[in-house]
Amino acid sequence: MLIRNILAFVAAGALTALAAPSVQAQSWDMPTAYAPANFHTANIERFAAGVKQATSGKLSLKVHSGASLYKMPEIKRAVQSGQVPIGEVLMVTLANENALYAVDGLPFLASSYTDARKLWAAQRPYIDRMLDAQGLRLLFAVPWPPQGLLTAKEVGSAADLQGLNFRAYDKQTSRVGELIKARPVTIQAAEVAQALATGKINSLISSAQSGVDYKVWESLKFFYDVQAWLPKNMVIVNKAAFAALDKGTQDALLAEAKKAEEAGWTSSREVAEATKKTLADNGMKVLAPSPKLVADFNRIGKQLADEWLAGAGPDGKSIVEAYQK
Ligand code: PCA
Repeated sequence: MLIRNILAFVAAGALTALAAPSVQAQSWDMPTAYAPANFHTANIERFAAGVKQATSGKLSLKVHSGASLYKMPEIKRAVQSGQVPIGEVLMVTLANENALYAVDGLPFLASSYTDARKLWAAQRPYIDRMLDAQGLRLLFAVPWPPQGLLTAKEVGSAADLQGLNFRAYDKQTSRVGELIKARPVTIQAAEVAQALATGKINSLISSAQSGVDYKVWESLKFFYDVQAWLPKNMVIVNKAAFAALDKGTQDALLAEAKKAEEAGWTSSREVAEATKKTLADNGMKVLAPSPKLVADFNRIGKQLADEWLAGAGPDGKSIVEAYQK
């Protein structure tokens, strides 16, 4: 008798637990890869707060920043396979899958916010389509501030970079490292501070924002404001997880994503300036690159663009043409 009561009690409890997610609030784990204080993370936290509010708590996103849940290169697969419903990925790192993901990593193709926006408009339909074919849906994308060169020593030309231990974050930064005859090593953002501290790297191309995240001033001295390109992070959702939401929640998620894209572009612009100042306040020399360094990077950029076009086929050409129109 007693046992039967206990079993009935347990069964009732289990039923409630099973029924709960569909009728009540849902919480989605959301892996991201960048520092909690980074503006991308802050923007995503605001997005999460907006989603919770707009759905009256029906959907909440639990942001796991700093690659604490998945490492950046694992996030896309985790979302695709449904291990998590939503996540943030650095788009250029998908170049091995398809070159079209990496058009925003080409030096000097689009190096201002206005141009980056135009390039995104041209690139977006292709990204939408590729993700859709993989059971994914693009929610929004936000650029990193313009990429600069961070070094320990003064640099006047590409030749000065020869032999440096150069940190890369994707195929194209790795190629830049090869072309300047440095020693490129691919390291994820979450591990850069450590790599700098141990001397594994002594140079990198990244944004001033990332320089602040990495506290580069502890080992490097120069930030050359090359403004070479603005790579984007994108937030993607698993299509099946999205389809399982009720219509009101789907609409709210999409509306908040739209807002997050706008807000993200605005804060990227703001932190582009503010973080250069933070670098300077911490003793870094924030400098314009010499004309020789710019010319060298232009030459490298040209070669990268040729290589990219060769790999990106007619769609790549269409993106660049649409952008340049
Ligand atoms: N920061 C990221 C990618 C681009 C950027 O500005 C990084 O350093 O990995």
